[in-house]
Parts: sequence; C-alpha cells; structure tokens
Amino acid sequence: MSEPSAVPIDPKLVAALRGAKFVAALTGAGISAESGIATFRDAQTGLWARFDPRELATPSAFARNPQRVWDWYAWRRERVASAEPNPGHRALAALERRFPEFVLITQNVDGLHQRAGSRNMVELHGNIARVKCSREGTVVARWDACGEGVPRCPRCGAYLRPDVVWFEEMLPEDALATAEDAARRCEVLLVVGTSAEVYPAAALPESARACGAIVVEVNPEATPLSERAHHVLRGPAGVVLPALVSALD
Ligand code: BJW
Repeated sequence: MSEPSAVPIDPKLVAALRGAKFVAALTGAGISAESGIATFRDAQTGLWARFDPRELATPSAFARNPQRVWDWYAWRRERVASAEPNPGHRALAALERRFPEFVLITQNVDGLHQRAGSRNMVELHGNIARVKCSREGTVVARWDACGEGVPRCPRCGAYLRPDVVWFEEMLPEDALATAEDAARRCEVLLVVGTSAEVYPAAALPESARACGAIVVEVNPEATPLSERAHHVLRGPAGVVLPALVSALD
C-alpha cells in the first residue's frame, strides 16, 4: 500500500476544506472493501458466488425464498462481526472532530463507521445487526440465531428479516431528511466508495452541487458522478482519506 503522502491532493481542495465550517460525507460499500467486506458490484465468493447481491436485496426475493435471503444476511452478519474498521473509516471519524459541523451519511449497514468513532451519522439503508418483523416492522431485540429455519416474530409469528432497506422500499424518513438537509447545507461533500447508481442516495451529490457545495469523489473507479464532481481522488479510500487528513494538518 502506498504512503498517504503519495496521493496528490489539489491545494485548492485543501484550502476549501481548511476554511469550511460544514463538511458532509456520503459513503458506500467501497469504504468497507479494505476491511474485507465485499462490495455489491464485486463478484461474491464461495457459497454465494452464483447469486447477484442486488437480486437478493429485494422484498420479492424474500417472499420467494425467505430462507435463502435470511442465510445470506446471516453469512454477511458473521463477516461484519469479524471485520475491523480500516484507515478510511478512521480518517472520516478524524474529520468529524475537525469541523464545527460534520455529518456522515452512509449507505452501509455494517456499523464499521460507528466502531471507528464516527458519531454524527445517518444510516440510510438500516443496519444488518438489527432484525425486525416482516409484517409489523417492529424491531426485535433477541432472536434465535442458531435455530433451524427463518426465525419468527415472537408477537405475531411472521418471519423476521434484517432491518435494512431493500430495493423498492422507502428509506427511513428521518434519516433521508437529515441527509438531504446536510447535502443542501454543506460546503464540501465527500462521496466515498459508492457506485452512485442507487437512489435516492445517488441524488445527494447533485443536490449538494446545486446548492453550491464542492463535491469530491473518492473511488478507484469511474462512476456516473465522476464527470460532475469538482475533484476526483482516484484510489482506495483507506489510502486517499488518511492522505486528505494529513494534507489538512
Ligand atoms: C472503492 C474501493 C475502495 C471499491 N475505496 N471505493 C430514481 C431513478 C432510478 C431508480 C430509482 C429512483 N428512485 C428509486 C429508484 C429505484 C431504486 C434504485 O435506485 N435502483 C437503481 C438500481 C437504479 N431505489 C430504491 O428502490 C430505493 N427505494 C426508494 O427509492 O423508495 C421509493 C420507491 C418505492 C417503490 C418503488 C420505487 C421507489 C431503495 C434502495 C435500497 C438499496 N438497498 C441496498 C441493500 C441494503 C441492505 C444490504 O446491505 O443488503 O443498499 S442495495 C445496495 O446498493 C446497498 C447499497 O447501500 C447500495 C449502493 O451500493 P454502493 O454502496 O454504491 O456499492 P456498490 O457495490 O454498487 O459500489 C461500490 C463502489 O466502491 C464502486 O464504485 C467501487 O469502485 C468502489 N470501491 N473498492 C473506495 N477501496
């Protein structure tokens, strides 16, 4: 892995960040890639290699085959539990401490930002550690993780499901409102490790840009956002974000 100082960062971006009072960040699966959590676009390995993750994260997949979807999430929950936050997560937590106002908006469900020390944050797509009743939506504190079959709601007997947002489901209203407010008010928006294709999260950078924010993409690959971003920092988040923090020192 290259040294943080090897990442070229435009002095204009450094100056803008030094003068900023409100910075926001939008993260996606790419920031957890260096913690060993596969992104949605990457081919899955092992047992789940033949399933498209985007096709498992839907209400219809759960209706068709609840066991398969439950097992996929159980497998991912285990991987998340044994993963550790990486330098990219920690750099964002360090940035939060640096600015008077900082909001971290994540599409990830893995809880690694919190474990890295981020506090003022919004989870747009839920959290894989929680489960809820598939009928009533009530979050259930305890369930039998080791038993056979998909566990049932202790109140109504319906299947339990992960408390995450699947395609065609509404995002939590408060979380989306906070994210949209941050996008409209921030001076700089860092967009890290997302393919910028899944809405409504993918609309936040454009909203920030329209309200005058500087939009910065951190991603080793081009995305639909790349041409609209004011700055593109090509590289893995675990290298680029620590370099950005160092450049501000
Ligand atoms: C690195 C890296 C490294 C690699 N460092 N980077 C408007 C227009 C068109 C469509 C829609 C629209 N509004 C709504 C829709 C429909 C749909 C949608 O957007 N579809 C698109 C596919 C077009 N949206 C929805 O359905 C949303 N709901 C909604 O809008 O409700 C209203 C509604 C109701 C009824 C009907 C229609 C609308 C809900 C979206 C929920 C998404 N849920 C998931 C699963 C969450 C739970 C789980 O984890 O299992 O969220 S799907 C998946 O995609 C997950 C992610 O959070 C999300 C985004 O993916 P992300 O994070 O960008 O990951 P990847 O893998 O795609 O990209 C990784 C990136 O990292 C890559 O770019 C790499 O290069 C990069 N990378 N290593 C930095 N080291």
